[in-house]
Amino acid sequence: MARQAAEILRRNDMGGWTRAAPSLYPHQWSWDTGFIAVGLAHLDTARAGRELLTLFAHQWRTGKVPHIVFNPKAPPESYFPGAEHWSSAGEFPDAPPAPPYTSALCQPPTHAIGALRVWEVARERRDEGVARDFLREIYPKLLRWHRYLMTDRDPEGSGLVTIYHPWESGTDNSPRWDAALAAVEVGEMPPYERLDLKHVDHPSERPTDEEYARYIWLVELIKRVRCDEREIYGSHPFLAKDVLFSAILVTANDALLEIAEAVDAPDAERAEISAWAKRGRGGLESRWSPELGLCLDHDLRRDVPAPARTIAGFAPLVAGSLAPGRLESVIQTLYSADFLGEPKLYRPLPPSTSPTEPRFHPRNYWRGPVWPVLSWLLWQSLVRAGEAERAEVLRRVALEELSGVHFAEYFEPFTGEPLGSDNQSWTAAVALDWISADAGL
Ligand code: 2M8
Repeated sequence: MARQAAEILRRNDMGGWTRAAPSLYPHQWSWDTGFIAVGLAHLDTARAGRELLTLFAHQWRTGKVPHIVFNPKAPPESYFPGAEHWSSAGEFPDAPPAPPYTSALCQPPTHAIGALRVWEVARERRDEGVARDFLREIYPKLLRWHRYLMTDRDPEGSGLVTIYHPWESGTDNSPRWDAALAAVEVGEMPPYERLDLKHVDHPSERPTDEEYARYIWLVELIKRVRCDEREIYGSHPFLAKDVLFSAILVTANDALLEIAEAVDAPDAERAEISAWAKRGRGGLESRWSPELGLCLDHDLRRDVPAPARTIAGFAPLVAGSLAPGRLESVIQTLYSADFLGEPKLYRPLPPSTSPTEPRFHPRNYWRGPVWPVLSWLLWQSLVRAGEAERAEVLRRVALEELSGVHFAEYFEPFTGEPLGSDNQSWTAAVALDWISADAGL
């Protein structure tokens, strides 16, 4: 399986960066890159470092890392909304020089997690030289990125990141966003053609046309204000505090702190990073719902919680170093009939949305299927929480799911059927990391 996974990453390698998938996603995606670096680290630490540096070469002046860097050589009509639609450098004063163009959105910050894995693998191999140079180069960029998220994306100082679009969450059509998205009224915009449906077996695996219209309308509104964050905060119809994004930022801040130590960063910077992590944990704690046993997102525009039983609710576990009793309560929900204890599951792997959630759908994208990258995130979180046995079971079962050598984007939770795109880079990458864990790496 390791050979096959490495082969997928090799085939998706575009020379210094990796496309998210061969046909559905021919560009470089931000949070995919963090996971891909984790996998590449086991093949070639220098190449893994380069994956991150290539993405960060397109960091915005504000420190934002764009959610997509568009591949100028992607076949025409392969992805919508593509570079022509965003034309970011022309539209946005803070965008970097183009081409390549980028989107104006961002995604969860998995990058410091990837960078730290590169460093850990290099150290285990006693091959620290190149990796230390890489850490020195990436560290200030990561710091600017995290600072952007902790300031522009959290002017309230709540410890929770605000997103402007469901795409920023990475869990695009999760029921988490249903109510906030439904409140968005779509206005006049040029007609467009969805290209994503051409790449999957059935439209039921992807978001609906109504959801898509709202996605494109939100893009339109961001373009109209030239991505001015203050204007977005004032007028944008979709603003939400995202607990999973915020939890990934907490764990990424922990990783950044380790990197800061490795590169001998000034004390003031280390103190700043520690304070961010602490603030993030506090923010997550304030969103804990004892009723659902999960952490809940918050619709900031309408100032109401966004209750939904989804995998994002395990945010405190992802953040780690929990308040007393919280680990037990999160684990109780994870192993309850709402998630891993559901007897109809083909394998005990976490569905993206709980089957007990009325808006659950077993085949539709983020509304139910099992996503290997999120299983990896929970596995990693269990390891960090000292739950070694539970983590090991999850790892073995997750690898079993991939053993048909379908590195699919997502899987039907009741049948194990691979869905979405095949040969998805981040799936192959997490498989490599899981396999390496077997070898004690
Ligand atoms: C999916 O998202 C893109 C938009 O960003 C799409 O549907 O076109 C999501 O699963 C997202 O989390 C992921 O980063 C991206 C590429 O794998 O695909």
